[in-house]
Amino acid sequence: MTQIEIEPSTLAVATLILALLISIAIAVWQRSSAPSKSGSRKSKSKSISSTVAVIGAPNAGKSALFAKLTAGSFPSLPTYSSMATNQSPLPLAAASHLAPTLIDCPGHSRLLAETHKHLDRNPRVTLVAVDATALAATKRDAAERLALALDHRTLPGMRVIVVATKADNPLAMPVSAVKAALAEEVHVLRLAQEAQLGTTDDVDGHSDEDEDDASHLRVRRKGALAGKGKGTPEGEVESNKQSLDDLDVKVLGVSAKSGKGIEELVTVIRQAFGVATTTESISPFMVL
Ligand SMILES: Nc1nc2c(ncn2[C@@H]2O[C@H](COP(=O)(O)OP(=O)(O)O)[C@@H](O)[C@H]2O)c(=O)[nH]1
Ligand SMILES: [Mg+2]
Repeated sequence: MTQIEIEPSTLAVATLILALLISIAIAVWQRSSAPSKSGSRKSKSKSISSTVAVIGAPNAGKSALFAKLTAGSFPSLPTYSSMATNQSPLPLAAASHLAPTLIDCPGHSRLLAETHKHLDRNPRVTLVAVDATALAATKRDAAERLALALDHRTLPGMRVIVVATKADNPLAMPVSAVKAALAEEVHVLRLAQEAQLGTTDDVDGHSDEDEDDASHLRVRRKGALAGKGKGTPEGEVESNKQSLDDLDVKVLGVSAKSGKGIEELVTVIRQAFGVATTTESISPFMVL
């Protein structure tokens, strides 16, 4: 009778090889299911930064607002669509002990990665500039920027404010109309995004780095539009339209040209930073 005998050393080698194969398989699996290679959104900070980001479509009036808030003046020369990010301290108190950085993000859709970079750092306040004189033609763009800001409002204390610009212009829509138009457009946008999520849901962790820049505007977090404490249960399709009040988004009519609404805007920014709104705390730039 033949008996197969396995040497103890052969058994040990076989066990080792098996263990090695299992660890390789686990490593490969972990790598393929990792959420990202190097995306900035994945390495985002967990704390709020002392910044005020100004975002919006090209021509929305971001740079004029930036100039008005930081230098107290409206640009005398016609502005051009900037490819660069402007940054300057925004003094919120007379003693300048609090001066967050105001960041004017370029509006061009090809430069959205820059906007993402600043939003990923959790600005205390995000100002979404919307051209109130051209909202009918630009509302989709405006709603996309607003949705983007809301998706990045991930920590308590972060504020999103819509600045309806060019309020001096007789063609400017009243704030109530801007609120209604944006709520409607954001709702339409969310439904489209949810429909898209249903077919190309990428919550399985596939990286989005290979997609084009414009795809940054697409929203992937279900329920992210919900206002304070109003999160949508995961998986539930959000079908009810929410007003901007529901979403805890303030809308202010502002003119960088005439100064209309600037003081109120600064007051709201101050409140977001917890600064008392006494007359002494008003910055020299803010005296209109
Ligand atoms: N009437 C008026 N025009 C404005 C105001 N703010 C900006 N503009 C004009 O709108 C255009 C775009 O402004 P700009 O700040 O460069 O927009 P950006 O592309 O968002 O930075 C320029 O021609 C500005 O002069 C405003 O408050 N009132
Ligand atoms: Mg600009």
